[in-house]
Amino acid sequence: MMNKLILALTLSLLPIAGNAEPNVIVIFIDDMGYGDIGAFGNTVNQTPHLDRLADEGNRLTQFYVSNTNCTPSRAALMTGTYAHRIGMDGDVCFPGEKRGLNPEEFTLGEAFKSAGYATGIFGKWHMGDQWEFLPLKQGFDEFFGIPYSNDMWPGNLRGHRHTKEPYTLLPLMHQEKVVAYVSDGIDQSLLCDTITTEALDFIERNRSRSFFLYMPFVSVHRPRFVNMKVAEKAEMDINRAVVEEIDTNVGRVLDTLEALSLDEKTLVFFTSDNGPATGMSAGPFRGQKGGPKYEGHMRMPTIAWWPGVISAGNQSDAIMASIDVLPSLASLIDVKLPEDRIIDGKNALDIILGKPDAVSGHEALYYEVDGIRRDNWKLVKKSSGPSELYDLDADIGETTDLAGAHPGIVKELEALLTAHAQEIAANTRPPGMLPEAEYHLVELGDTPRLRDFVGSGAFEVLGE
Ligand SMILES: [Ca+2]
Repeated sequence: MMNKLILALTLSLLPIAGNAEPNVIVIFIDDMGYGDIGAFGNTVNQTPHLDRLADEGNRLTQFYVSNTNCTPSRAALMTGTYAHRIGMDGDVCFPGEKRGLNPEEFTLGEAFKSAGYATGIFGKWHMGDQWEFLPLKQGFDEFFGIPYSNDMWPGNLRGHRHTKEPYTLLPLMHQEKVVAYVSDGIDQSLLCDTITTEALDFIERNRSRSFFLYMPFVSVHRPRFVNMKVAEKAEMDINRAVVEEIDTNVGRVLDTLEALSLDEKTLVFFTSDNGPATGMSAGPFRGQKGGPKYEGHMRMPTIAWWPGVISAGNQSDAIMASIDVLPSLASLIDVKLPEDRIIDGKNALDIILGKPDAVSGHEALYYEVDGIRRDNWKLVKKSSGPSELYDLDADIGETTDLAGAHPGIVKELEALLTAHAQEIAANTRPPGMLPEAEYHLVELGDTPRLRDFVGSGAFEVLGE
């Protein structure tokens, strides 16, 4: 009897001891909506690997990002703090911009690095392209990818939104060096595979120690280009093709973890940065990328996977926000957050792990400073005109404005939202700001095209 009891105790303790220093992979898709993958209801796009991830893990059905655009959403994820508070709200960062995520901010990279992890980002940074703001200044040991969006290139004939000048060449960077440039659609089509290949190499090289891998995919942000093999598999539908290409590359990550026997030591957290861009789907929700704050703008298809720790087929309906990722993962690896500043996120580790009694830390959820949800009631503040009120229990698509029928609830939620906005305005921290900024790739020199860099020949692509 005693032996049995000891055995039972030992077994129950084993997973905790064995997972003392789990690897963590955060996959952050660009512009993919709630309804773009099979696991969240899409019936056209073939996403077997993401569906498997969800079937073997935990679907988070009420996970919200912090903003409807790349830069503020990334800044909030990285710092656990509202983008408004740290000067990263408003427009996205452009090439040669003086602004960037303040190096004084405490990031996911720094949290993991302080715990002795190897840290890498493979994909799109987009929180300032100047040397002072790049990932190596924010706790990452390695960076391979592009410093800003893939549409900020000469192929975008509208030019730079602010200067109206043509864009300079789009650099592919390794660490803080430009190693290649994206010259055309063929090069664009190589980004997804090439960056994933480098990420897999990072996993292999760090297989014997704990690592944090941040994979902010370059797609499905426009422009979208894929090679013909991917296009034909997707029946020449470019929007479907870019989603399926992401799925294939997530599959490569899972295969690598399994081949190295790292799957039970690794938490994979998958989500997207903002609502769907053109051609993508918000599923049952109203909203897209940019604009006001309906559900589809900020509610994201989210999966947490960790075989042996997260139960297969789990679903968490508790509200979680992307600002919670930093406090949650810091708690997972026993890292204390700095106490000299406001970090807005709450520890939602129990929600990530799919614990049945997990409770949301957000009594009210704020959609930046333009919306608020409390229980079933959702208030959307418009840039002009009166606020709208929706009952999410009865009307998930936010089709029927009930503001007129419930003026008391509108007043209450508006007061909470105003207080929230005022509190942030009274407690801001500045972004990083340089007196001057430079472009990365003014002189081409001997910088190779991406396809020459990876040794790939010319081929046909499908794109838009
Ligand atoms: Ca985006």
